[in-house]
Amino acid sequence: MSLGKDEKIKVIDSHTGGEPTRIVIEGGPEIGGGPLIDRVKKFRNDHDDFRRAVIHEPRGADVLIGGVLCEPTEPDCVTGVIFFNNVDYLGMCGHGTIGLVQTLYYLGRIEPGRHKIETPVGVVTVVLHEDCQVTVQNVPSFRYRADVELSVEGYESVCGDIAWGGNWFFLVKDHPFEIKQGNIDQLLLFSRRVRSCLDNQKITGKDGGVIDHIECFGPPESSHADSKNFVLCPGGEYDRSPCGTGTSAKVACLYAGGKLNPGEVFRQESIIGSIFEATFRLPHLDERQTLELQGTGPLERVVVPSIRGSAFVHGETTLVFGKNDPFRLGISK
Ligand code: PYC
Repeated sequence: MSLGKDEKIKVIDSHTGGEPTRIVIEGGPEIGGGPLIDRVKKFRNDHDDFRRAVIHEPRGADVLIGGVLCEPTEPDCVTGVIFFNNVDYLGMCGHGTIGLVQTLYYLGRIEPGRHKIETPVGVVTVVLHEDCQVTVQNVPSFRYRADVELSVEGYESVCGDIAWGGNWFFLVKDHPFEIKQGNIDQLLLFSRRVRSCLDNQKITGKDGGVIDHIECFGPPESSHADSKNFVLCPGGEYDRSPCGTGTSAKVACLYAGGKLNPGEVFRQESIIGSIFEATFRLPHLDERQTLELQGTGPLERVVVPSIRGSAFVHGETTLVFGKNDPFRLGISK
């Protein structure tokens, strides 16, 4: 952002199962063309103050996920998107994509039906249903390691799986907490310690990928769900939705453990009671060949998850960054 003058950008705010998304529809940063993964680097190197100004207080909040629309490199995509949070950029964001689809519909840019959206980690196919629910067919997901033991300070040893669902997750198998809103403080403390422990012990995803999401599970409260989760996000906040990429990682683990078959429905309830419905299919032959070339693995455990949920637009705002405002670039920590 330039420091010398007042600046304005237009955003649409929505929430998906309670988790907020802010899509920048006018006034995004100049991040050029080329592969989205390269544009993320340019965004991070040259325009990180934009991310902080949009997400941090006083205009935003730690829980908020932002998205900047950009020209896709794939001609059949309706848009490209780069998601970001209070600390960095996200490969993919499930609840954010559902919010984005609802935003594009609200703006009259898409109609119900099937569309493609390009993200830094691949193209996702979305369906806007007539009832306004959205299905996101996510990027291929897989369990990378099973039953990883951690010694977490203050707790018994903790065991979990490492999985990719568009972001890296540690899915805790055993923890001492009931998954309910009254336990959020304890769940935050516990999952932050798990996160630090992974960092300290240099436990990563494939190719050194940082595991920056921690997921804990328990029995559902709703009779319409199969499981209830709590998800710690990279910047220390928790996901109010069941987490699209986290639910993708979960179905990949269920499949790898022989507990869910292709086409079967798995319903994930969030800590606040919102629900995503997930299914998966196995990759088609041409997709397997591409995954093989990309070195995505292990191929026998790769699934293509679909996540269905609802989002609601709740704000259409012009954000003003006044040149004399000492907090125009957000309150930094
Ligand atoms: O829905 O994938 C998701 C997500 C990631 C972080 C917050 N939500």
